[in-house]
Amino acid sequence: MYEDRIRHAGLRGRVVTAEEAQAWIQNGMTVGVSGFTRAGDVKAVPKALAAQVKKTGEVRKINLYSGASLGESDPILSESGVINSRLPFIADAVTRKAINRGDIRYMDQHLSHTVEILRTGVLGHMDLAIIEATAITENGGIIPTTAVGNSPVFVEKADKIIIEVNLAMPLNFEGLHDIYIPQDRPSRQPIPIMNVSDRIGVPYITCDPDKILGIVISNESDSPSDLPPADAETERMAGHILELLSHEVRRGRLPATLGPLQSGVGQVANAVLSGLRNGPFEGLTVYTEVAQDAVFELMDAGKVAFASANSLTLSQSMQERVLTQLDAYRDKMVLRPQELTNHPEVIRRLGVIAINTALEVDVYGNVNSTHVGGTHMMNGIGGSGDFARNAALTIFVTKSLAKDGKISSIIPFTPHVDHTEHDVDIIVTEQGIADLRGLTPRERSKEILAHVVHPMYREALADYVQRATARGGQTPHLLSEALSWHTRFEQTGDMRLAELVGTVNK
Ligand code: 0RQ
Repeated sequence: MYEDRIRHAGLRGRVVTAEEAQAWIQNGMTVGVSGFTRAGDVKAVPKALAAQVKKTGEVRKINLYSGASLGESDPILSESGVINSRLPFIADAVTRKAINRGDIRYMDQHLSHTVEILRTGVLGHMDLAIIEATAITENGGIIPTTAVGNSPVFVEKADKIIIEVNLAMPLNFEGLHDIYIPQDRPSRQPIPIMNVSDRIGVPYITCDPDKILGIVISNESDSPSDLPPADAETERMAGHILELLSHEVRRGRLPATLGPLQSGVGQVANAVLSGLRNGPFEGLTVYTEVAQDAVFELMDAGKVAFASANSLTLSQSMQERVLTQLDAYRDKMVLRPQELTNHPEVIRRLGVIAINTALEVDVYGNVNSTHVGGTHMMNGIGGSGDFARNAALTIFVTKSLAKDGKISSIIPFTPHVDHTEHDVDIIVTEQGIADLRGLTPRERSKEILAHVVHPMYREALADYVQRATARGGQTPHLLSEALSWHTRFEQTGDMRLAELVGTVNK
């Protein structure tokens, strides 16, 4: 049985059902799972755990660590009340609500940091790792599926391991992954990725077979991403970015092949990357954490020569296309642990161009990517900070308006800061581009006002800046009204009141 999937003969006797495996997850345990933005997540065991808890009403609370968000498992486990603590990234409405109610302890982490923090011992001990695999090699090595995430270090650190071998994942995933774990500090060596396509490790996760408690056979695709298609505004934003990149090449500040591209999650980032199909650039490379549909569209269009990623987070139709034609991408792609896709050393060495999405940006260039209204968690910072601080060119994109114009995404003062003004080079909205490089805060506010604010809010923001500047300072603010747009929205459901212009707290 499953000889091609479980090649270590001694492990074939350890096949169990998901219902049997869930019983190994005990109250109070810390459990590390595979999975990154819906890709490569364990599917059968979390569902069996939630079903069991629902059936018996027993209390089983676990600390759930992953690479990033999971597909169906996140909402199902959150709903069943199984999660005590969660890190480092989520993206579903059920978990988001539980976090904002205070029912789930959520640690929002830079995605390159999780395993480093785990290594220090601060997060305590990892009891169990549950990892999705395409197959298990003769020596017990785990061949991952559509994501690598934090699985290599979870497998190393956990006392015991459950493997879900997913028959829905084609066997020719073997060879696409490159698994490398940096040495422990202080004797860590440089990470030898000199080019996007460099392979520095082995194609499987090394695993001590004695730690494998059981193997569950599953047969289920990843939950597909459901990105809305590009709209007129995201297309305009893509156009602005093409213009910017062309300008940088003309000025000799970027090579004709640009730098390796990174783009974040969400519809805006995907649409913007997809827009490069219409650009003049050829021989592009990608050094990113999440490869969304756009990466494959660009490879198919012959624009991207090589992509290094950590996960394949794809729509249903793109999943079908890619998984049935994996061999066509074999020499154009590598999947790495997120510790490496997001590693500051490598990002800085390669000169990555990072494109991530902001919820809102203030008039001096500070970015909030995570907290709606400054207080309520949206998805988490993800890898955006890993890239923003270390990229050669850091671009944040956002539509200038949200919620039908009731919210301006460009505001006087950001009530929560994920990326400080020091990390942000360029802001792009459908209105245009603000190039903040080499500018002082006062100059930045002028650039932002002139190019990226929606006209509906421009006058009010200019008025704020002008009155703040009259009071002086390197980064002028009127502290008593800096957050007044947000409090106004909280009270009335709209930032856009007539008296906002020029009269607030005068
Ligand atoms: O609300 O869901 O109710 O419609 O936020 O906004 O415009 O659809 O944008 O899908 O690209 O997501 C920042 C969340 C953007 C994402 C974020 C509301 C808006 C809508 C979504 P609805 P859009 P996107 C790589 C890097 C952080 C992690 C990251 C994200 C919803 O890109 O999670 O970048 N980024 N990681 O209406 C209140 C505002 C708003 C607002 C938009 N100013 N105030 N609500 N919205 N602007 C990936 C990983 O690291 C894993």
